[in-house]
Amino acid sequence: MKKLLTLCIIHQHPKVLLGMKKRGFGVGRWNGFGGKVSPGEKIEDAAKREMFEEAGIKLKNLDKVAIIEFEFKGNPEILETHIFKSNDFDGVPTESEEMKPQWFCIDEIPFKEMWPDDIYWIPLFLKGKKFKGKFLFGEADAVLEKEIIEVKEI
Ligand code: 6OG
Repeated sequence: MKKLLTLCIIHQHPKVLLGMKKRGFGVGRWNGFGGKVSPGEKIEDAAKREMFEEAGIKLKNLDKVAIIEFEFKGNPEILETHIFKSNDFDGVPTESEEMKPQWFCIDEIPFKEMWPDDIYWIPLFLKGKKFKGKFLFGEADAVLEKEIIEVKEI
């Protein structure tokens, strides 16, 4: 069973905007902003909606840079996550019930407090690459298998 998710990171070189997840799946970790695509909703629209709900900002541009499938051993659900990059928005990043936004310099990204897959693909993201990936997680969210391939078009 596949579940469609979005994840958006704002990259205004040399900084990225991340948010501390305050509740639910991934609580206590820094991540981009995003969530589930609603039935009938365009994936890009979901990315914009989630960004507004979680950080109070309206994206002025949006580029799909990757699709990563996350799987947890023993769970048939596949989280097909569409990853977006943006470098322009309206508004001021504002804390919500779900996320506390914060800018990070790209050489100070807090990988130890992020999902363990991030360290494998964020460097590609920062270099402007497009890619497809798959991660299998085991006990304590350890990465058991990983695959990332660069692609020309997503
Ligand atoms: P809600 O279910 O709270 O949205 N997400 C992941 N992000 C990374 N970097 N690694 C993972 O490995 C992830 N699994 C899910 C997608 C969850 C948000 O978290 C992202 C969504 O933006 C397992 O609505």
